Amino acid sequence: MRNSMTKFFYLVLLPAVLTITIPQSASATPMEFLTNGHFYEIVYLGPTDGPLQSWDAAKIATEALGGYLATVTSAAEQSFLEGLPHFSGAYWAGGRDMTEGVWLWETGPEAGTQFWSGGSGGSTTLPDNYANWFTGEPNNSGNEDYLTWNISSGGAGWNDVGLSNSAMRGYIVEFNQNPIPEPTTMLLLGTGLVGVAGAARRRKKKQA
Ligand SMILES: [Ca+2]
Ligand SMILES: [Ca+2]
Ligand SMILES: [Ca+2]
Repeated sequence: MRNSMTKFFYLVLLPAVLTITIPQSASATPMEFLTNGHFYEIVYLGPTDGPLQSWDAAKIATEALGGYLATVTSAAEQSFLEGLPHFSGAYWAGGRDMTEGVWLWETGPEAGTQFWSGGSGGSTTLPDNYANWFTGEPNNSGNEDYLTWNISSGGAGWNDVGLSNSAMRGYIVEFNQNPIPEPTTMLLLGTGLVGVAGAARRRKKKQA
């Protein structure tokens, strides 16, 4: 029984997980914001992003990478993001207002924390008191409940849009720690099999 479960892990589960995670995380190198030690990447999916147009799909994609849709809680974090390599356009970030005018971060350590109250004439809220809406946003035009982080030659700012939007170019992923050295280690930690992987590596080293 134990043996067949181990076989299942190595022959079926692990290759499947690796197939899903590695090609996505290999797209660029996440960069560190020294102030909080978090890592970030602006993931560009192309001029039309096909299957990742929705905020929900982008949220799932970031979680599959071991991160989350970015939460931008200070001018310094916003400014750092503006300095990352990027193509012009709109990218999903981790906020939404499921109750109209009550904007919450839905991801990362800030999940459940409000950052804005009201519409375009509203105000920031504690604990961070930070938002960076474009002038006139969030306008909830036609019922817009999802946060986009936009950057172009005209400047950077936030806008509320619908769940799916053909103008989206990708998403911003934030990590609480560097995801790069061994992305598989994080997955193995979740399954309690990191010890097995470590032992395998040690065996390999001895042979070398
Ligand atoms: Ca953040
Ligand atoms: Ca709204
Ligand atoms: Ca809007």
